[in-house]
Amino acid sequence: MTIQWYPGHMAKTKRKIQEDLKLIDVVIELLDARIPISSKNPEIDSLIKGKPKVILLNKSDMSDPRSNELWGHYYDENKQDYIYTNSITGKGIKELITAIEKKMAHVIERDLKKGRINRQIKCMILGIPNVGKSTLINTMAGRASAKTGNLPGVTRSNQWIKVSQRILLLDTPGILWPKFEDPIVGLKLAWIGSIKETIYDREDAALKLISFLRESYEHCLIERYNIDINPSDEDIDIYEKIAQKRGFIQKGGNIDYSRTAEMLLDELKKTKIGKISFENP
Ligand SMILES: Nc1nc2c(ncn2[C@@H]2O[C@H](COP(=O)(O)OP(=O)(O)OP(=O)(O)O)[C@@H](O)[C@H]2O)c(=O)[nH]1
Ligand SMILES: [Mg+2]
Repeated sequence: MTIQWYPGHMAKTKRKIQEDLKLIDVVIELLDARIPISSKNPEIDSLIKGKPKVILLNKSDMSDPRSNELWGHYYDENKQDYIYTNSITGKGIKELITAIEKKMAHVIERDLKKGRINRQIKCMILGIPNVGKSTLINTMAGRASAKTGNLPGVTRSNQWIKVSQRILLLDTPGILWPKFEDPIVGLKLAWIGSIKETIYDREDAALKLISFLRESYEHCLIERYNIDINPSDEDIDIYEKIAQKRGFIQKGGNIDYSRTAEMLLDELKKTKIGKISFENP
């Protein structure tokens, strides 16, 4: 199964972003801390044509703290700026504002020399669907100005929101790119909730999730679902053990694979399986 999701509204958003770019001082790119590589839209850097950019690793409360640490070391070694954020609680917002002001320091200084004070800073928020863009704006503004929801594709058009006397933010709809070179990218994006749920095979995504978890977070599977895992078990055996533990059995005694998949993907989304990261440096 290969997952691709590039509906027309994303291509349209890309054009709108290019149009609005001339108004923008700083771009804020949100990545998902659970998949810092696969959540990076490879088209964004060429799209923003050298505008100053701040990178946020959002949903850092949902990712594995050990992976956060590893990525921190990696970025430090590579002299890359990054800020861990939680759009809901506001963690990292202070650092974000400092970073924006730092990027703007030379412009503000130039303005001051011309006697122009209190210049507004205009930032555009970019990122994949469901990464927390609108939530970040609402938290910064201290009010629910932008529509949010735990599904990809909630924001449908660009919207300006004033978050302080100094800062105006432009919320944008999440965008993906036309083709994921590596099929695992589409799968990871599906796991974290950035792909529309009705366009891919949920049972296949759940089976592959079990395979990943078994490899990297076996203890989470064992503890959450109260199952034994034997080296000789196939991934499907584990899937069936989980279904049995939850009583997801249809009339006639067959396993309800679909219900099991929905439960697994939902529990992943709600961090019930644990704080899981799918990529390490
Ligand atoms: N745990 C956690 N949840 C978050 C965080 N940021 C956002 N969320 C949740 O993630 C979901 C998506 O948030 P949105 O702000 O609507 O995401 P978006 O990037 O605007 O999504 P689109 O408009 O579809 O592109 C919501 O249910 C938020 O409550 C975070 O840092 N941590
Ligand atoms: Mg949004």
